[in-house]
Amino acid sequence: MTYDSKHLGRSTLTIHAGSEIDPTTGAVAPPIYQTSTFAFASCEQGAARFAGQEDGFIYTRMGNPTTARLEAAVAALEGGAGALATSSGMSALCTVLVALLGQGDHVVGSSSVYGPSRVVIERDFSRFGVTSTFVETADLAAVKAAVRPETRLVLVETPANPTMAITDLAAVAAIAHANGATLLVDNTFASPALQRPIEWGADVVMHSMTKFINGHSDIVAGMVVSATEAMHRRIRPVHAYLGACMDPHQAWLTLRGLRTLAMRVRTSQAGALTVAPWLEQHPKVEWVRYPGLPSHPQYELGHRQMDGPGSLISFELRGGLEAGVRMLNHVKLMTLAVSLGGVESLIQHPASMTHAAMPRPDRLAAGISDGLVRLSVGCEDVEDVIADLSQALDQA
Ligand code: LCS
Repeated sequence: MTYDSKHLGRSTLTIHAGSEIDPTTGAVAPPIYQTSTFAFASCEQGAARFAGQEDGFIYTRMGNPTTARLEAAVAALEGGAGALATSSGMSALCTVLVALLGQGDHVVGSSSVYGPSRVVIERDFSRFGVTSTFVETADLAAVKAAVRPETRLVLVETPANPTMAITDLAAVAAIAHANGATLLVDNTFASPALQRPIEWGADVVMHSMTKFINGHSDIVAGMVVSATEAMHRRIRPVHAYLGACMDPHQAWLTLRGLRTLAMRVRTSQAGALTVAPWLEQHPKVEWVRYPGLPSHPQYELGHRQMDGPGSLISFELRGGLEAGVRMLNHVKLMTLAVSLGGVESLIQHPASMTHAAMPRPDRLAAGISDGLVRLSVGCEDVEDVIADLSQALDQA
């Protein structure tokens, strides 16, 4: 790199981090190294690479030049020491859990997280002796009360999927660290364009890059970013052995998506800032949760911790589930689909879709009501999104 990334603006970094000109051909776009393995010049060189005495690639599960560019770019954006690209957001989470937890360890997590993130800990990691307590992490007293001597990991999603609750990262980092626990933050909803958890004390940041970072609803991908080199070295061998690696072509597409992250986030956020107050005043809408509305319970904290409120909105209609289903069945421009953070507006019903695997009592306790609708505002002209919402609400 010919520049010092610390002095660049966030938008500049999304475009230039990991964008070195190819030294062989001068190609401006990154080459796709679609290879599983890399030849050694000699037996001694192969041995030196395996022993970590010489830099260089060995085998794509352990690292690949195209994937390495994406890892360098996201590490720079998050302010981390190192990053590991993964095949999905779930494999990013599972890699961190396997790397950091052992039998008898306890996890404290946000009660409202992506459904499978919680279910995999409660249903699968429990079989290996890991216990967990999920609480509303926006409530610091609840976090303090949940921490035990054996708590090794605190997992926070902020803003939370799908309640949009915002957790005070600096305060939770202090609670975790006082107990010798690691703070893992799922930064999927905000993306590094709007929030950088490492600046607030997070030890590890994870992403479902399926969402904003790639941004085009054509890739499933994840990333683990470590704040320190020591943490990166701890997670890296587990990433290689679990086989959570990303394919080079997938990395290339994600890099291409990343280059427009800042402008996509600006556009979709501007849309959401118009849609959310429109929904809030609509006579058929019971309530709206959006970090950009003064009615959001952690509105001030969101302002402090994030560079903007983003483009995800949750709301419930008067008439609850039935009215919501009628509305969802009548959307025309917006897409009735799970996922979020794409250029197209996506709308879904968490209780029957993304959070259906959570037991209903846990779901309700986490604030995910039966009638909650989640909207990811895309990059369309906002008048068109509002017109579609308006006609769908007329049918509700
Ligand atoms: N973390 C968060 C916050 C997520 O929203 C998701 C997926 C994941 C992790 C898992 O990532 P994946 O393996 O799918 O890349 N969230 C989804 C959602 O809300 N709708 O569909 C998927």
